[in-house]
Amino acid sequence: MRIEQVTEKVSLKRSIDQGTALQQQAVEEIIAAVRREGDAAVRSLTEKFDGASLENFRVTKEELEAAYAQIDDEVLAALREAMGNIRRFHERQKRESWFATEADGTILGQKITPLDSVGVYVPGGTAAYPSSILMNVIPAQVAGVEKIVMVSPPGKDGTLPAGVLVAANELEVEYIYKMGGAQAVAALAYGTETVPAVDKIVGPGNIYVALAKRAVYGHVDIDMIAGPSEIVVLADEGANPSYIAADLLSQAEHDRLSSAVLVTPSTQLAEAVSLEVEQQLATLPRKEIAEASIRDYGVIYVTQDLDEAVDVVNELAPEHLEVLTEEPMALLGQIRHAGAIFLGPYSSEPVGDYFAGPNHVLPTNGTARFSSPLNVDDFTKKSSIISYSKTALMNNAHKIAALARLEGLEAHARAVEIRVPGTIRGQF
Ligand code: HSO
Ligand code: ZN
Repeated sequence: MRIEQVTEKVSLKRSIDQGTALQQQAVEEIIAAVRREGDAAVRSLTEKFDGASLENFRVTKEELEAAYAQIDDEVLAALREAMGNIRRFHERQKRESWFATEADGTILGQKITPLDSVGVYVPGGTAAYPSSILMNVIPAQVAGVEKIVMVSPPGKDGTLPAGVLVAANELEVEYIYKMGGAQAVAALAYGTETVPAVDKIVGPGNIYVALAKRAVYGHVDIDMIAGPSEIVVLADEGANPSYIAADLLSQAEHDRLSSAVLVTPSTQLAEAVSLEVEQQLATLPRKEIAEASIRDYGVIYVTQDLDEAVDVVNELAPEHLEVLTEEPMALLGQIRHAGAIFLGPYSSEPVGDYFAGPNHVLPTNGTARFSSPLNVDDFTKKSSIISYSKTALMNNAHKIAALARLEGLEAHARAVEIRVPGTIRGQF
């Protein structure tokens, strides 16, 4: 793995695939077709892109039950325990509506309402992660979303992977459809004869899915468009190089575009980790992917001291940060930008990817500077509540009217003054 002395500004940012004009056009045509022809369009597009001819898109009870035969009891038990942890963590994010009363009888407040319906996109192929289903569905359920609609592209044989079906069934997702790509996003946004339209679409997907989400944004809400995953490890000379190498590779195996970075003031650690990465890579089943990721986007930055290392971390604003220093807690106050922060030698990133409870849908590509992990608030909205008493209005009408007239909005001023006895229209 490449070792560099930090000399200039560092960044994990990379240009995000915006799609070619041709891809854009294809997506627009798909959306138009689904809006025009509904299920019929989805059916022919599923045949064309997924090679599956489906009469019914909806997953049946029998399919769900049959999937369990392919899942190990131990795996199922772990999945259930992870669900419990994730649910408990997100329960703590829940916000209450609040109301405040003032002495003059004014009541002000903020009412929290869950979204009515949410669509969850689950990608196909090897990226059909059951863990991501948990991470997208549970916060919506905790928020109180009543209708959750899941879509995922079927294989040629018209089925979904057992892990996906079992995760969805364990979560009691009511609507599960075998459809993917831009056609599934269009179906979620506009509805078809069988797919109910939703208010928000979440979940990762390929470039067509990303373009389709961007195209329907505004008609419905969408989550962030996630980039390739990133891990940054901040470590000092006491850290275990084999742990660090293993954790870097755990991200590198996701995608050729993933980035795995170590930031350390210790040259000795840098060299040991570089060696370990090469050694551990050799036996990984996804070696090819991990190797490409390490080669193109992996780097070890050596800094003057720990303070400079923390500065580098803040500049990178990584999706995941592991702190493997003597006193990780002591550094927490200085760390300003990271999606998820893993402290100490036993908090390996997969602990958070699968099990601990916090969400693994995190801001990438430097967006941790200004955005947060997927959370319960993403599935709710707020309404402001204003209830003025007569006294409150009488005491403040002239101020409101004055502000209205400052803007030249006479009807606003009069709407208030008409309620004030004895006010001559237009003046007190
Ligand atoms: N590390 C990924 C999530 C994931 N890992 C799913 C394994 N499965 C992005 O946070
Ligand atoms: Zn991962």
